[in-house]
Amino acid sequence: MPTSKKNAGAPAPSKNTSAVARTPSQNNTNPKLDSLEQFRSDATNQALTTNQGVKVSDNQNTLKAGPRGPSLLEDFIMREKITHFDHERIPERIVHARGSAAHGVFKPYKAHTDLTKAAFLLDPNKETPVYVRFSTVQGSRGSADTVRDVRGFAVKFYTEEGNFDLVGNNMPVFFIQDAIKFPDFVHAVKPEPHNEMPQGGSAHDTFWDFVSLVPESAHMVLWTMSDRAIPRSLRTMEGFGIHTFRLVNAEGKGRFVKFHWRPTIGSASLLWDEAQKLAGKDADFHRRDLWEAIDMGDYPEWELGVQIVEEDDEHSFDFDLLDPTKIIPEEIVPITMLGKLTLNRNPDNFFAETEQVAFCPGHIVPGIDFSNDPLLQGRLFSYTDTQISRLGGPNFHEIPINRTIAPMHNNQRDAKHRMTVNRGQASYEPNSIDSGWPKETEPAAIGGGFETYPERVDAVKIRQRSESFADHYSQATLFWNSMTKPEKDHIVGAYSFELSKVERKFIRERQLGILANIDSELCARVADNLGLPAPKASASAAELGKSSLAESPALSIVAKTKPSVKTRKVAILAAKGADVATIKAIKDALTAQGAHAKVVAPQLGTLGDGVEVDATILGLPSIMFDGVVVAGGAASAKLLSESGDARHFVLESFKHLKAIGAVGDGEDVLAAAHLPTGDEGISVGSDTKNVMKAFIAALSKHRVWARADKAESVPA
Ligand code: HDE
Repeated sequence: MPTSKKNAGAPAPSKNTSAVARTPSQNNTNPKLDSLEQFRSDATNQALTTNQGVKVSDNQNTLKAGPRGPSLLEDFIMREKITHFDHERIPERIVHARGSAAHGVFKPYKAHTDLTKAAFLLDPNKETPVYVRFSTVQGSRGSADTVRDVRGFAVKFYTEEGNFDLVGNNMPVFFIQDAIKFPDFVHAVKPEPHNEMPQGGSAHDTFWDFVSLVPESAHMVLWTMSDRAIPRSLRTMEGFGIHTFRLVNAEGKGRFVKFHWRPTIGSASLLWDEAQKLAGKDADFHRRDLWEAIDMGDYPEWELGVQIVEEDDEHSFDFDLLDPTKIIPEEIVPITMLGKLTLNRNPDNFFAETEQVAFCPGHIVPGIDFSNDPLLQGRLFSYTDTQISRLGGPNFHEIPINRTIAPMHNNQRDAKHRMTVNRGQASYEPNSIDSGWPKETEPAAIGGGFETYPERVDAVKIRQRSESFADHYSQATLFWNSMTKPEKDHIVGAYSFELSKVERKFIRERQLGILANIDSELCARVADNLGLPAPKASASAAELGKSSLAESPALSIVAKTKPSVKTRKVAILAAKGADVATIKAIKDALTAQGAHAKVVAPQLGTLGDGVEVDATILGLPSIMFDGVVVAGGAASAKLLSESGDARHFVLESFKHLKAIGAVGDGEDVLAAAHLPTGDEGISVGSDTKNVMKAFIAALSKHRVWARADKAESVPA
């Protein structure tokens, strides 16, 4: 992980710097496609002023009656500054408050003319700017990144036909089937109302009370108890639109689609012990990782894909396409990749961009349309409504990060914080005073006005859940059956951990009833950990449902790990007297494969021959890395072997199933930590090249799963 160029040798503040230093990643802005450019403010070489533009001569002292006298109300400079400060916070998002975001571009692979008339999917030579915000759901704005939770994956495409917001999550299903239950669900999962605990997690009574009473949540709860809920990095998460949407082509032909995002570096997760420790040692772990990756030019990438279902096939599945608690297994409908998203620029200002960005599933463009999924239908109302209270009024679309790059004209006027200075006398339509402008645009094959897909609806008004939504368990069972052994163990561990924190026994018992309907082994293992008897399945045949597949390998992260070390982070553990030539060789071997290395030692300083220590062992503990290589050198190995922190570093790496290497005397440190010899993921020897070859092979698999049972006996 080379340090950001920005931080290298930070210059002393100067009054005469001519240009603002921008990192390379901040330079690739095309002003024409950037809604923020005219709003960027740069204070280099500028005088400090009040908001009214009056130059300030003293920003250190309040106006007082004499140097020791009372402050004077007259001080308009101090009052303006403090008043603005008093109002710096806006209401945080009720859900998804904790988020991190970046700018980027989307480019389609080819013209997807057959599928849609949406312009941003039609020209493989055209890049559409995007802003992507990742988030956790439960915690407040300052909560930790690595909690067990669903992650938001919201993408704003600034297309030339208007903004398209694909507001998805990192899991393909949801807890509830109907929007009217959302406030109940959120009240249950949020910190409890009497004591505002716990922060950032679902391991508490109200959450499990609700989900154990609402069996439609069974599938999604299983996902949140899986490794999907503790991603290694935001860059290694898949994303999903969840609901079924429609794509409509220039001939007006509509097809159902499910949207998918696939990270090109593959998916990876944390282990629960790592995630918990990281929440304390680096609450910004994911935010930092995303920021640093973009800053270093390791631009995160995802492919956008769709599962396509012809209208005639709408009813040919053993579940309802409109039910958001169901996936379409990829083995039944494979994903067609449409294009690639690349995040290549960090925001200039967190508040202006990441906090103020307003996503709304109702923001769509011609060529895309909704389905009747009752969860999606409710979301179409909620998001605009929430922005009005969060961002202070209906003009949130005028905030730079939310502005469309398409021309925008209508007769909406006034309201709080209005920025547009509308000219002309007529703010109504039709009008003849302003020659009728702005006027409607006829729908057209390409570039026309938005036209809703003419779906036939002929029905009675009714408050009823469709019978086709009755199956609550078959896909939960499918998910469980598709997991590898370590993934199943993690799921059992997660249910056991969360339910052990639930104070009311009857809630634990009721949730075991839900698990019994998913799988008897899962239920029995969790029941055993809770010291409770395992109940038998009790759901009706309709609730149990039926899946045409026994397994869906695409659901397992471990089974589809992409062997690669690109952007992985490795610690080179060393101390004074380390063999610096091997350190350089270790670094070179990793850099050549696209991984990043940091020298971690008991103290900062130099190890000689230009090798600087990047971080202390306590500053960057093992949980920040994907693997560790212990450098050679007798003196260094002796110091590390005698250091409890260094021994803990390698032992913890072992416990977390990470690749471990040791060159020459470095092997003594592994012995001092009592690491077993002959482990598949430990590479040792005196030849750095050979050690690194084996180490990189182990690192590329992300974890040494074969070690899982041995690692359990290592204390956390
Ligand atoms: Fe959201 N959701 N949601 N949600 N959601 C919000 O909008 C809501 C749902 C999702 O980075 C809020 O601007 C309702 C599903 C993301 O800014 C709010 C329902 C999915 C984000 C809201 C759902 C999501 C939000 C809070 C049930 C995955 C963060 C602040 C009908 C497909 C976007 C805000 C960002 C945010 C309402 C269910 C994803 C209150 C009523 C399903 C990624 O409007």
